[in-house]
Amino acid sequence: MADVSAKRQQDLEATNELSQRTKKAKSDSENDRGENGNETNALSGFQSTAVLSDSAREKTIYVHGKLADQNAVIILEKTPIREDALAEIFTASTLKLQMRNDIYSTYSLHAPPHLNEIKATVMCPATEKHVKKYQRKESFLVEETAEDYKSITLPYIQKQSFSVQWVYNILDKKAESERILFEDPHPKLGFVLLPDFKWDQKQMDDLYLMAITHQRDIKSLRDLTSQHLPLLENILQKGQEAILKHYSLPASKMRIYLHYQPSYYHLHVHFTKLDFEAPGCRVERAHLLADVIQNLQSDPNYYKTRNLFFPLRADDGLLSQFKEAGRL
Ligand code: M7G
Repeated sequence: MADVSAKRQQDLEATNELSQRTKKAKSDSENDRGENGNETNALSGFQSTAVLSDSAREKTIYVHGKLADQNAVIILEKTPIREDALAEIFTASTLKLQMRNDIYSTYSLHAPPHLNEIKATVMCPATEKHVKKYQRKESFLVEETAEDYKSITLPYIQKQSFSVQWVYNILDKKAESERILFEDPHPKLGFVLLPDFKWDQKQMDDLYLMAITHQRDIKSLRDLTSQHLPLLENILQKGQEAILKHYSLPASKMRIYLHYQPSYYHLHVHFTKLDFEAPGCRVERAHLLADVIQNLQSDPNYYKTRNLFFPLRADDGLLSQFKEAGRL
């Protein structure tokens, strides 16, 4: 598993930064407590204004609100139950009977607090686009021709897409550097492989890593041509090797893909565990890297010329542009 002390250090930096943002009067030393020195109450001032979406099945809730007068989106997610915690759950929890019938009984089980974790992802200051991204909305499938890309999508993403500053911070080692699992520093073929922030690295079941290219001028799948084959092959091969080495997970257990449309227009590749149904891994958005490579081998301009399909949410500005152009 990943380096625990490095993860603690990263947690520490993140929580400290959040503490500063919330402009708490108390000093960090007063605020922080706990064995690892990385506990904080930085969310105590959060004022929630709306639940953007929630899922009982996925045990998640997306909340919009204010954190020290700034717009914030917070994702709360109950973490998976780990096999290595089972013994302690059974021995150290208290049980309250809810119902019993014949051989069936249900309980509310109160596990020790450290086994009762909720993962919190904080976006602050959050933009209107972040709020929309997490709001539950109906989706529509769009068919984008090469011409649509030039006349509708490209002008839209040049004006409207999310900042990729967080990506540059990773590439420049200004953030998350201790989380990097592997790096090939080559300016054209190189990339950084690190855990996606959706993965807390506490269990393998939802393994999620991301490879981010050092090249900064490839926005998405649409920009790829056969000249990028060495880069893509390098990511596939070295990414698989690094994951095998660190997590003993072979290529046959991984789903390696690109999103079209992505949220962030700087080329990156998703590596998830095959059994894990990661958000965005469905056929209308995920393109297997191995297929992308083969398509470019057969036709150097495959992604420049093909119609590409993708889902857009009802409130997505890009959908309005397609509607205005009479393409939906
Ligand atoms: P995407 O295909 O552009 O969009 O993937 P999506 O978010 O709609 O899937 C970007 C990926 O980067 C996602 O899997 C995010 O969870 C991940 N991600 C986003 N941010 C802001 C960060 C970050 O700051 N650090 C890390 N490690 N991952 C991030």
